[in-house]
Amino acid sequence: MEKYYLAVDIGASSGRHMLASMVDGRMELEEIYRFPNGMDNVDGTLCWDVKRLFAEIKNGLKKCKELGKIPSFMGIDTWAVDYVLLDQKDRVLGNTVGYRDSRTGGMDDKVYETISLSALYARTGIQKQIFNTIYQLMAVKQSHPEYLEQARSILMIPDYFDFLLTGVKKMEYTNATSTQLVDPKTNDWDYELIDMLGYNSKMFLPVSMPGTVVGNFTKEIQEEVGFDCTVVLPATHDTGSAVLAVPTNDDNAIYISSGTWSLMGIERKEADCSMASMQANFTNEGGYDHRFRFLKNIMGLWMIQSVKKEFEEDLSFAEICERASKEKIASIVDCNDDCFFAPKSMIKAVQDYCSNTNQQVPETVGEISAVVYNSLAYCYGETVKEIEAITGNTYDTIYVVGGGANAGYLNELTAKYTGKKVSAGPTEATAIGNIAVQMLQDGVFADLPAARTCIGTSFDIKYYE
Ligand code: LFR
Repeated sequence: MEKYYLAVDIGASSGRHMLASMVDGRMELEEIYRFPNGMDNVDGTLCWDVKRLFAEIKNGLKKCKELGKIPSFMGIDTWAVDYVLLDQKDRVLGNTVGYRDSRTGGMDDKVYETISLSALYARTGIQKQIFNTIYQLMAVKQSHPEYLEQARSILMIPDYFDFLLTGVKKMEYTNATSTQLVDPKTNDWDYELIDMLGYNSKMFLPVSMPGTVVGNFTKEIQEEVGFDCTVVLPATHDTGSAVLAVPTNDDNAIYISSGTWSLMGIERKEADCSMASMQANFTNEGGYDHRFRFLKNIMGLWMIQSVKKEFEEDLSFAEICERASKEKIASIVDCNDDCFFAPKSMIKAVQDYCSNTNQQVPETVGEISAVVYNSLAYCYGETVKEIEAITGNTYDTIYVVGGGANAGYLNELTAKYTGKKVSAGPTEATAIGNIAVQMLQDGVFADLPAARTCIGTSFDIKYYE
């Protein structure tokens, strides 16, 4: 009988259940359930609907039962930085606020009253993003200090879902590093920093590495979904899972995990907490096997997802690429400008940026999309130069993984602006990386290089010069 492994991969715009098995030495993957996601405006605050998401997780599990494909193991990954606080009865304190909410405005300065930006980087290696958990917790401390006092545990979003499935609380390492409260030398909480900021150190559980078994389904969950399963921690930060699935064992590889965000960087054995890295805005996120993701957040497909929603015509991404590819407009925007983070209208934000910088203002669907795609690829080109300057290495190939690897037009532009070869795929990198860790803990692969070799031969990969 085939043995199944299930990845539940929830991104900012959608979630999916992917079932995997090994067939003749190749990993086979099947999407069995998909559901939408997004932040809801709840009385003026952008929130995740964690209740609905958990119901969707269970719907996908029921689908496994219906299909008669019962996973032996499963793992959940999501975006990073967001969390819930639980009181002593394990009730969620307050709303589950999403990272694009404006509550973190000014919270950087509040944090710097205690510790400077550079001292913070030197001890955590994490790049400043105003949405990092460290700033979100400062917002809670200002507006609801009682939540911090009442909290008995803080769980990142995937850890919370694991808890609902198993009754066991874990704090997974790759996602924990996104809080900006972990020490990259010890890979444990920086308790001194937590105390300095007055964040109730008692709520921080010990850090668990990806590959750790969380537990089995509770009786209630077993009754509801119709089977039992062992829940394992993958790299619960989606980017951590996606980078695991980069299909090469070349240490000198640049990757882009391309989804709502474009995460572009390299893998390193040690965190680089130097001021040069800080100034270039590179982060050192914790990864599987103690490999650090030295990368940069680039605004990514969020920009194209956002303009797509505003277009009058209901177009597919392929159609949008097709139209963009016919345009000659040369305007370029700085994708990492704050104005693109959560604008009321992305179209207007792009147009205003062009007009303020005396460039041609895009008007049509094709022009607007061309500006976004060209600007993203331009930013990739600049980022390659920064990586080469910081590391002193040169790289010949960019490995694009994730949903954005489907955008052939963007891959061509990436090759053009970076001057490098582009390898595109697998598109389901996040789910594949999630499953790879389940299989590693189950002994299917001896180590990460073996898993990456298998991934490289199991999935469709396209090349662009
Ligand atoms: C990508 C991602 C990025 C993180 C951002 C916010 O989905 O996880 O790695 O910086 O979302 O959590």
